[in-house]
Amino acid sequence: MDTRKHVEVCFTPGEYKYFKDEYEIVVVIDVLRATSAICTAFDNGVNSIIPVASIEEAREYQKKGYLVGAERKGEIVEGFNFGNSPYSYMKKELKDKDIVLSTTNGTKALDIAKNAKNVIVGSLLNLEVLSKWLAKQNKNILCLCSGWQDKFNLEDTICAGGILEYLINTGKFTSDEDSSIAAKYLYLSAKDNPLGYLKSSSHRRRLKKLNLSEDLKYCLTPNSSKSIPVLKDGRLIKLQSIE
Ligand code: 3SL
Repeated sequence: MDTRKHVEVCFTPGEYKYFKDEYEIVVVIDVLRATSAICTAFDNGVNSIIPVASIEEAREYQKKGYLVGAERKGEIVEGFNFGNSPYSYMKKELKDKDIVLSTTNGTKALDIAKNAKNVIVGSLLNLEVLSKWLAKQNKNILCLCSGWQDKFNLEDTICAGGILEYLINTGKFTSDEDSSIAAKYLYLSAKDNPLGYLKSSSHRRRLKKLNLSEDLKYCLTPNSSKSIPVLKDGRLIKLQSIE
């Protein structure tokens, strides 16, 4: 009997409904930039992050006195404390704080996945620690790419492919879907130089136009983070820190 667990890749939140019931762990990925910002926040001592899908919910939290990050189409939404740049989450003022975050696609994907048994945050920044941790879980795993407004994107797919490639190589996992095979091959093509590989990708161009080249470089440089954020009762907290 084949005792291997499944790992698959879902390209967009819109396709999640075709996958959702079979997986005990859903890894939500938004490399540019929501899940990279979330990993960075935990690396820098943020206590918890409440992800919210809408600006209205974000405003409600702001009224209650929370520090709130809000981004739409790459820009900080007027009236909020910060947006989605990982550099905003390195600030000392955020240490030990419970903060709120709403972004175009990343927090939407977290919202869609919130009823899964376990929801984990993945990015290129925590690719290595996360893949190692997932390999020990003996559970079926779905990598959910946030995409861009429900369309496929390269950066999330590459990250999902990296997780899948690691897990398959342990011999303890298998995959069936063509999306997973495609993600793996894209990862193998991109892994030596993700920033260069994504040069003409749509979101890299979008962020470059907004003068966010430093964010791009940071988010597309793998394995600087040791944090594995996990969703518990509507809040992201840090699962562990691996030195
Ligand atoms: O879509 C999102 O959630 C954001 O990460 C997009 S952006 O990188 O802030 O433009």
